[in-house]
Amino acid sequence: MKFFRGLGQTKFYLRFPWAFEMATHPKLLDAVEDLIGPDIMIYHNTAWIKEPSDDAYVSWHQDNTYFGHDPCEVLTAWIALSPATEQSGCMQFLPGSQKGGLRNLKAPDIGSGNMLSSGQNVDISGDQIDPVSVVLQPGEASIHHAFLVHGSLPNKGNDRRMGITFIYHPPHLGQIGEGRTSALLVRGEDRFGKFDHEQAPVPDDDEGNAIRHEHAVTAYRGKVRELGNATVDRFD
Ligand SMILES: O=C(O)CCC(=O)C(=O)O
Repeated sequence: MKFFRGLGQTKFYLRFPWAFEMATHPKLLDAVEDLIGPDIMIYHNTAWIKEPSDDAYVSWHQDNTYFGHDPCEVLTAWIALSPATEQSGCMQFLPGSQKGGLRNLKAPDIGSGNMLSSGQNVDISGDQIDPVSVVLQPGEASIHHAFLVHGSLPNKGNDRRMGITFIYHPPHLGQIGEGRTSALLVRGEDRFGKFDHEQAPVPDDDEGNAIRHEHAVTAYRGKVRELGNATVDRFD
């Protein structure tokens, strides 16, 4: 199994202008604005690449476990770069599960195929609703609430399944714990100052972008650790 590893897997909208452009595409921000209002920050992003006929999967989890935003007015947009189908291991959502807040966890699933470094493993045994597959064509996106329980199965197809996620929230949210983190204001204004402001990547300043990126990732990982995920560096 080959996971996309290391620092470059986290918050790379700060490192690469193309990723920043993707994260701030007006159509995407319009959809996010419809859901969380006109003031929008990006908090995080990552890439989800599943090789064909590999055992990589994603255990049932909630995204806000890693972010600790309170209240959880946080969204994840998943953008397909290749077909995400049931065969290629598209995401599966548990509809309505976002309404119950943070869920109880089973013992971590730290099998080598689990793409979650923490092995987060939500107990869905009591849920009455069947998971829904989120089938997407390249260029399409889904958006989910950061308390929505979701996961995905291995890619049984012949080609890579590739997606990129961006996490958005309004500036007024607090964060559980003491550590301060940063986010990038991409629309509207920040009248609250709860997050340090990040800088968009500067074309032709790869060195500067790399330094700013690493600084922001360090704060992000500090928060993830503070929230109880000691294995945030597991795939480095
Ligand atoms: O790409 C996947 O299969 C899982 C993605 C995911 O868990 C997420 O975007 O939060």
